[in-house]
Amino acid sequence: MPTDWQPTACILCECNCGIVVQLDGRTLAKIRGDKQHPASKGYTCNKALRLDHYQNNPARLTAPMRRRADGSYEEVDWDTAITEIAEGFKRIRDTYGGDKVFYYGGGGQGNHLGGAYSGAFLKAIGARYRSNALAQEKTGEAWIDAHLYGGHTRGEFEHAEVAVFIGKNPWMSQSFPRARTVLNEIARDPARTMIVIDPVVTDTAKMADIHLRVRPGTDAWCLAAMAAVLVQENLCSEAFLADHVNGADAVREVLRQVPVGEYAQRCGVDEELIRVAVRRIAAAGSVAVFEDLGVQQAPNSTLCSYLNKMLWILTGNFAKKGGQHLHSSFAPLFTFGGVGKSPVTGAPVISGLVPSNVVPQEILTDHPDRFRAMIVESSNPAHSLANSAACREAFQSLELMVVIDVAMTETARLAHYVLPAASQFEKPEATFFNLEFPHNSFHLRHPLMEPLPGTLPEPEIWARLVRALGVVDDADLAPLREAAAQGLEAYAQAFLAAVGVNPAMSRVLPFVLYETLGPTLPEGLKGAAALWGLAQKTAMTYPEAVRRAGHADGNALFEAILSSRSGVTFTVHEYEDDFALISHADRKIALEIPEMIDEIRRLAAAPPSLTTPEFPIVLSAGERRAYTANDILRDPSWRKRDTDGALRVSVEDAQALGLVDGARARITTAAGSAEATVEISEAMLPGHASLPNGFGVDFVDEDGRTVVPGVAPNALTSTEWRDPYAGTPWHKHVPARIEAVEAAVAV
Ligand SMILES: Nc1nc2c(c(=O)[nH]1)N[C@H]1C(S)=C(S)[C@@H](COP(=O)(O)OP(=O)(O)OC[C@H]3O[C@@H](n4cnc5c(=O)[nH]c(N)nc54)[C@H](O)[C@@H]3O)O[C@H]1N2
Ligand SMILES: Nc1nc2c(c(=O)[nH]1)N[C@H]1C(S)=C(S)[C@@H](COP(=O)(O)OP(=O)(O)OC[C@H]3O[C@@H](n4cnc5c(=O)[nH]c(N)nc54)[C@H](O)[C@@H]3O)O[C@H]1N2
Ligand code: SF4
Ligand SMILES: [Mo]
Repeated sequence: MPTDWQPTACILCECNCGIVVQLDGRTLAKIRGDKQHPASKGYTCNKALRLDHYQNNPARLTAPMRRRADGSYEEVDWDTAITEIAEGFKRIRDTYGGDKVFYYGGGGQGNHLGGAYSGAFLKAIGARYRSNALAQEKTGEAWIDAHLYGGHTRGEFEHAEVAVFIGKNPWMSQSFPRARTVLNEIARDPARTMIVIDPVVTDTAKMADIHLRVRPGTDAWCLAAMAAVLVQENLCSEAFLADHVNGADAVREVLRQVPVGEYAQRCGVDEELIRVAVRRIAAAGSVAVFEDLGVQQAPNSTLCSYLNKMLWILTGNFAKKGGQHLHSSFAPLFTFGGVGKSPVTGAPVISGLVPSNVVPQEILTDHPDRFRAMIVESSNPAHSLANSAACREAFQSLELMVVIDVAMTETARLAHYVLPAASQFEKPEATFFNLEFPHNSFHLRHPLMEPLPGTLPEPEIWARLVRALGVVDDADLAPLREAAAQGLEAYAQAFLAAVGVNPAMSRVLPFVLYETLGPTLPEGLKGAAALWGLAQKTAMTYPEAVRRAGHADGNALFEAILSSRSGVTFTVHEYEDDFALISHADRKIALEIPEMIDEIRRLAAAPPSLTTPEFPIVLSAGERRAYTANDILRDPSWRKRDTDGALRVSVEDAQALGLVDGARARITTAAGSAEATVEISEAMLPGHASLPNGFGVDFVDEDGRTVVPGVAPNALTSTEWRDPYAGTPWHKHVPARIEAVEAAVAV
């Protein structure tokens, strides 16, 4: 008998749409959108319906695994695993220093609660360096954002008169609430305009009013030309610049010198179409902009982030309905502090994250400060970082590597210990991708079922590891346990008093919350204890916006989060609040970034192309499609189409190279070589080919055979191929050679 509909969320992309599920035993038998969810309001895309392939993945782990000397794995019990792992990290700390322990991951698309507890163990062991996937996409933009206003912005597409997508295909990749619905609304409304900058005629580009079909990797010229048109045709919002922006003159000066016609030619877009697009932006009542991997993982990525912001800053599309907004955050994903340096390569540590691309180099060296040990949580870096071969070699050379995952992944198979996590439907979970304005929401998902036997939720794993270190005396926790039993007010007082006088305790706050407040939380929600601290912080940071959302204080917000099964709105802002969210003391946008102004000047002399006679084609390695979801789903049977993850090539290239639709082709890059099935596509420009992300993960099928559908994109990418400012990879712009593979002739 299926159960009643139970609220939870889809975990396949950062939107985390609310869904309701009917369970049949442990099967997610029926799934549909949750109309009560404050952000998604019943919306889902095609992928949510396939979630049982995640929950009941045959590759799930059910016991801690320990590597034997011969490389095979044996199951061990949890106590053994925890004791040995804690001892191992203590040994690393005592021998080399805790800062030689490197932490990667902390949450995928929908599970950030585990990572929230990791900090306690990492601090206790003295670890300092960490990274995750944001350091291979968003750190360049974060560096720009830190200079401009010290926060993260999002466009309010739902209400935007003009929506601009730069290297972003939201029809497939989503990323903002109810994406397809909103795109359809914009496309249908003659008063609204969609502008897409993309070399590919994507599903989004097909809906656009204006498609600026740039040549791959030339966005910097296109965006520089666009910003220049704003300046040269006097289309800037003078009142906004005068009142809210510093440093506009320096930017205008360099943009005045940009040769628009010449740059239009360089990016392959008709000059008049660029001007039409810019005039439309300037005339609009509101403009919202989304840049994503098409520019963030391509040449000049940090410069493109800077230039993109000009489209809405020079036109004053900030702090108004349908514009671009700074937003509240429940748990910050980015820190906007200064830039540090990684210990071995001296790479920029932006937002506290070591660039993904230098990770192998930070390990594979005899440098005394190299990383010696690593913990990976909810990420598959051996597959998702550039140059998988280098990553494998690096991870194998570590003295201790621990992976926490639900499945035996490519990365797990390089670890000394693999700890099996309960799935995201078997524990309380939440996303920290809370990025909306003026209404921002947070959703604590309750467990739908007990953890699969043998698995543990991450909060419990981290607590056991901290306990094994013995850093907090149990007696010190006792007063907090007593206070927790008396309610949140008493707990708050006891908590502040205790951590104020006990530094050992204040270093491991999530652990303290888990151990003392956790046991008093309703059935199954122990792992939500850390949210209490975050709710207090949120209420202190945005007191009025939290009250406007109906929560008197941090305790009230926490209680609302615990009790609402479909999510709560935690802040309601007014449009003028955007200015207060600027972190500079004068609450103005600081537009002048000298390095970027130099970069705009340098565009004139930059080489026209990064391809070579040996590698003449630009390969975009990792496109989002209807049936890709990072590495979250390992069972290939979840896909209804494109089961091979086709290599898309243009009609012209197919002809020139003798490629046949459905036949095989060999792709070779400086880093490696792979074979894929060809799909000839009119959407592709000559000289541009694309492979999807999320393929090339292995899976043992029902007959016990290992299958590896498609190409692992990072078999073809190089770590050196990266942005000079942020160290982010140029996955969308890999010079490649493509050759037809002769079909084997039967004899
Ligand atoms: N279906 C699905 N959705 C997803 C994911 C998934 O795996 N599958 N993953 C999620 C994640 S983690 C992320 S970060 C987002 C990413 O979301 P997107 O950034 O939208 O995804 P991509 O398809 O990787 O790249 C976007 C576009 O960049 C274009 N592009 C390639 N080269 C260039 C170029 O030189 N210039 C420009 N302007 N465009 C270029 C491609 O044609 C593509 O349309 O998607 C999220 N949503
Ligand atoms: N060439 C190329 N490389 C890319 C990209 C590209 O476009 N091209 N895109 C990049 C981008 S934008 C991103 S975001 C990254 C994503 O790459 P990763 O950071 O590796 O993240 P995911 O692929 O989402 O992997 C999530 C892992 O979490 C595990 N998991 C699922 N649920 C749980 C859970 O409850 N607990 C635990 N502990 N584990 C769980 C899954 O089994 C999986 O192994 O890939 C990047 N790599
Ligand atoms: S948009 Fe993202 S979160 Fe929503 S249903 Fe689709 S994959 Fe899931
Ligand atoms: Mo991503």
